[in-house]
Amino acid sequence: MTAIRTLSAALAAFLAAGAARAQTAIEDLEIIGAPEQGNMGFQPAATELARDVHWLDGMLLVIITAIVLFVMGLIGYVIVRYNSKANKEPATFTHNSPLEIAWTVVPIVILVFIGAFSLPVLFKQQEIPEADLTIKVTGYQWYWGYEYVDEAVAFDSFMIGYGEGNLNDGIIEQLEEAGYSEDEFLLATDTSVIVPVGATVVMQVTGADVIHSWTVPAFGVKQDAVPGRLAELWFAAEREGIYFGQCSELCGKDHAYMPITVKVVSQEVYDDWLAGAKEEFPA
Ligand SMILES: [Cu+2]
Repeated sequence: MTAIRTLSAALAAFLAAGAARAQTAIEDLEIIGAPEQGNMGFQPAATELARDVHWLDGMLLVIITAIVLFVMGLIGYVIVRYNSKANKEPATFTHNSPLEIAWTVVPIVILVFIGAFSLPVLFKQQEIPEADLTIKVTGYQWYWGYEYVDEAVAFDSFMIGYGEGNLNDGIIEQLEEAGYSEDEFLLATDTSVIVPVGATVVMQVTGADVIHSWTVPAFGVKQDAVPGRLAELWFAAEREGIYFGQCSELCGKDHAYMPITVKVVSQEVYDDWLAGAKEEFPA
């Protein structure tokens, strides 16, 4: 009985913690998707797509490491065994059919193996599921415009401190006012894309002037924003938090100053935000 009571108490605490977490206000969100000084790996995966990409990267790393070691080993063996001192009489044959078949077939098998895993990942990104929320994003020189197409909400999103030079006290003040620190300079934007956690979000991506590219590394998404075309990408973020991205197609002198901020919130917080956004940013 005691065990059951302890267990149900733990369960209740867990659920309460979950409910509390689910209510994280926009201002209290944790920064999850951001570059970190000195790190070399990917940002933490916040979507299934990103997890797939990370897995594929790990699998490819194993294969290419094995190939590199094999080739280095062969080269080392040949250097030692067949140099002119160790092998006074060089061989004179010109063909070895079994060997040639092997070095053709083995790479084909390796490539087909890689393709069998990489193509499904690519198709999963490209096959757009039915959306819970559709957002049109337009790249401009040098900011992003967002339209919540079914909600009549639209706003532009500029980098905090855009056009105000290098990091200075004025910019730090604006960053802190928006809930960031100076570490988020060049990443944080004045308005953010707000989406509900778990929702399937379809982004319709286009450009207004030149080609830009909308990217959020932690979501594993990247799509060129081409003027005159409407491309699509999708993601379903699994964890509440703040995720940053940057324009990823060289688009002119301020290409480095048009970052992307996505805030993933609970459905309740999203609904509240949307109600306010309809007032604040009517399309
Ligand atoms: Cu750009």
